[in-house]
Amino acid sequence: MLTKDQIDHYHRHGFVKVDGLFSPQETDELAADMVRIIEEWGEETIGWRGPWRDRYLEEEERLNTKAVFLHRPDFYSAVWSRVIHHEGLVGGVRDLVGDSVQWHHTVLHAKPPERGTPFPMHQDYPFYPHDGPDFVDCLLHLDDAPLASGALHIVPGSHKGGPLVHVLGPDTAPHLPPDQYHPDLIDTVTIPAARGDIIFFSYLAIHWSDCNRTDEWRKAVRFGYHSTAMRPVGRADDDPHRIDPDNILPRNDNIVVSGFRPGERERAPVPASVQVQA
Ligand SMILES: O=C(O)CCC(=O)C(=O)O
Repeated sequence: MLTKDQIDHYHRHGFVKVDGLFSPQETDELAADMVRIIEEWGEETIGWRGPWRDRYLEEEERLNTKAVFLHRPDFYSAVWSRVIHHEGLVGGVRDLVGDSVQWHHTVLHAKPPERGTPFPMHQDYPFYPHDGPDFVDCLLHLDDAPLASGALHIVPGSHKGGPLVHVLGPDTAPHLPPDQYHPDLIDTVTIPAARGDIIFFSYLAIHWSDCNRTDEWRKAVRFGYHSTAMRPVGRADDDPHRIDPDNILPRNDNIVVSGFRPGERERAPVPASVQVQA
């Protein structure tokens, strides 16, 4: 599925972009249903709240950005339900983490035209911590995403540093402290993309994206997949992906898309060398 160079690139830099992994027909079908989902179920917000906004936006823009975020498009559309098993997508993840793969989430990040929200520097790990590194986020682009549309930026190699301390709290989404981690302080690689392209990136890779300042939508959908050998760690009682201590099976909304999820007695412990501590 992926070439050796692409696999090496992911392991060395923490990400790889695969051009046209979804055909124009597949992308059209997904985009059409997503437009309908947004119209019928979506809600516009300003995006992530929090003190980081002072460091990423001019004063007049700070409370004035636009975003449509939506989890589980598969609750609304069969096309979005089937795509969880897309062979190119799952095959790509398999090449990166091994034969047994579990779907974890699908979420829309839509940046409307003219000031679609930015995202501050962060890792995705604090949103869904697990006990190993083999968790791949896959950003599928439903629209072209040139630099001005708020394309993804990544700090190459940052996945190798493990989980970092994030600013947390009820009034913000996890983000890295802007006085240490900010695009003015740290070099990042910009990854402009076209419709149908996917960026595979490690949930430990530091990334961010800027405002959409074009007059077009920038809709991207992130799928999260991980090795079935990994388990969630350190989550709150009400977290939907938390393991129920009275029943050690993870919740059954985590679909196995390749291979098998080993039972707890069979599961090989995650080797200490690749364990990730919360
Ligand atoms: O959609 C974007 O531009 C940013 C995505 C992101 O930060 C994430 O997937 O965690």
